[in-house]
Parts: sequence; structure tokens; C-alpha cells
Amino acid sequence: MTADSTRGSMADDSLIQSARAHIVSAKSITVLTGAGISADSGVPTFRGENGLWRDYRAEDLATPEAFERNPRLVWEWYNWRREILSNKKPNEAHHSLVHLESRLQEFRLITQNVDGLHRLAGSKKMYELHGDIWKVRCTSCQLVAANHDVPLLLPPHCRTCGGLLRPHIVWFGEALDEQILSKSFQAVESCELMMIVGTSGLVYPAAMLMPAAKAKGAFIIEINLDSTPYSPDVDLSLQGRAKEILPLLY
Ligand code: BV8
Ligand code: ZN
Repeated sequence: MTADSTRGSMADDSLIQSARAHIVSAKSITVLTGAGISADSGVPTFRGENGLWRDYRAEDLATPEAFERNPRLVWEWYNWRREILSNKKPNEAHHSLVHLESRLQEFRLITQNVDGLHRLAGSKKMYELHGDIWKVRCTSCQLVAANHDVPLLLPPHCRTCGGLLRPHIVWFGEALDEQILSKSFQAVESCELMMIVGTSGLVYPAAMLMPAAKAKGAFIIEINLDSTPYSPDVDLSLQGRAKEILPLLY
């Protein structure tokens, strides 16, 4: 694949046409999504203007130390996010990825999002790198269970052993699930084309997936409102809203 590293705004129809041509001819596609794909469903992004909560930053709450120090405060933050998410629906961007999955045998979706909207839209071949806000895990017996209570009565305890429950989410400083991570690297290293949608590319090791794909010669398309650390290295950078751009591409 020749890398025509042209970039431009969403208005630039030639970029859309070029992206379409690459997507239509690709035999295997892997997609990496971030909070930006859910922004059009009304879900606050991590580092957008509403990324702050009270006077805390996500990085100060989503850590094992914060939970150790004050589990109630961390659970209040997750209850606030579950409350926000409880009436949110997948948007056209989520649905368009389900459509692409139905058309392509070799399709994988990797998401950094914990909001469950890809699953709600019908995505199946999906890896959730950072966990799922609608699951809880016992800090004693490690049992993982789905839980959609809004709000969750605090502090929540395990029905099996009485241990304190935590969100089944990967916090900063915690290792990602090895299986999920290695399958995600396999998916980016074996695909012909990788799309990166709505992520600032700031969180590791998820941010390593694009360079891994590029090293193996994948054609890389980025869709984002802004430019990101990825932008100089991708083959096509489409600037605009995911829900407007994705449905135009296939
Ligand atoms: C680990 C769960 C080690 C929490 C999350 C210095 C250098 C390198 C790494 C580090 C470092 N210091 C610390 C680290 C490691 C750290 C890290 O990467 N920190 C960053 C902040 C520097 N990483 C970790 O700690 C990871 N673990 O390294 O462990 C280890 C190894 C072995 C053994 C023990 C330990 C764990 C990382 C996981 C953290 N958990 N989430 C929760 O959600 O409650 S990460 C969090 O950020 C979310 O999951 C989110 O998905 C993720 C990434 O954010 P984005 O999705 O990109 O969202 P963001 O708001 O940033 O950007 C939105 C984008 O969308 C923007 O670009 C915007 O322009 C765009 N957009 C907006 N609207 C739209 C749009 N695009 C299109 N359309 C729109 N409409
Ligand atoms: Zn338990």
C-alpha cells in the first residue's frame, strides 16, 4: 500500500474518497476506539473540558491507591459515571462499526472505552482493553459479575464472600489483562488496515498499538476532531466527528 500521507479536514472530500477506496479493498481491518467515539452519544471524554469531576482529575481517581485510601469517593465517581451512562445510546459511529464487522471476516475492534456502548450497538469481535464499567470484581475472591445498579449502594460487598467490590476496570498503574493485550497486538500486527477513532493517544500501552501496526505495514487512517500525537505518522487523517465521518467510509 502506498502511503499517501495527505491530511485535511472533513470538508476535504478527496480524503474521504481515498479512505473509502482503501477500506473497500482491505481484506482485514482492525479498529482502535477511544472516548471520542462516545462523545457523540453525550458521554464526557476523559480529557475534554468536562474531564474534571469536582476538583479531581480522572488520573487521581482511577488508581488503586485512590481506592485504597477512599473507596467511597472512588465509587461515588463511578456511580456518577454509571448514572450518566445509564440513559446513553450508541451513536451512528458505533453502529457503522457493527456494519463493517458484518461485512468483513477479518475484523477486530479494540476499545479503550469502559462505557459498554460498542456491546450495546452489537459489536462482537471486540477487546475491551480497560475493562467494563458495568462489571464489578471482588477484591477478596476476585469474582467478576455484571452489575447495572444505578446507583450502586455503597460500599458494595461480594454476595459470595462479603469482600469489598471494585469496578472491573484497569486503573492507572495496573497491568492490562495479558490475554486481551496480546490478542490486540496480534489484531493490529496482522491487519491490512487500521482505523484509529476518537482517541488522544496518550494512554499506554494502548498507544503502542498504532506503531505496532505501522511497523508491519498496515495502512493507517485516523478519525479525530483534532490532531493527535498519532497524526504525523498516519497515512490518512480525517478531521471531524466520528458519527459523521465513519458512515461515509463504507
Ligand atoms: C500500566 C480506566 C504498568 C479508568 C483508563 C508516562 C509515560 C508512559 C506511560 C505512563 C507514564 N506515566 C504513567 C504511565 C502509564 C499509564 C499511562 O499511560 N498514563 C498516561 C496518562 C501518561 N498507563 C497505565 O497506568 C496503564 N497500566 O502502564 O501498567 C504495569 C505493567 C505491569 C504490571 C503492573 C503495572 C493502565 C492504563 C489504563 C488506565 N485506565 N481507563 C476509567 O475509565 O475509569 S484510561 C482512560 O484513558 C480511559 O479508558 C480512556 O479510554 C483512555 C484514553 O483516553 P481517550 O479514549 O483517548 O480519551 P481522551 O478524552 O483522552 O481523548 C478523546 C479524543 O477524542 C480526543 O482526541 C478528542 O479530540 C477526540 N474526540 C472528541 N470528540 C470526538 C472526537 N473524535 C471524533 N469524534 C468526536 N465526536
Ligand atoms: Zn468475594
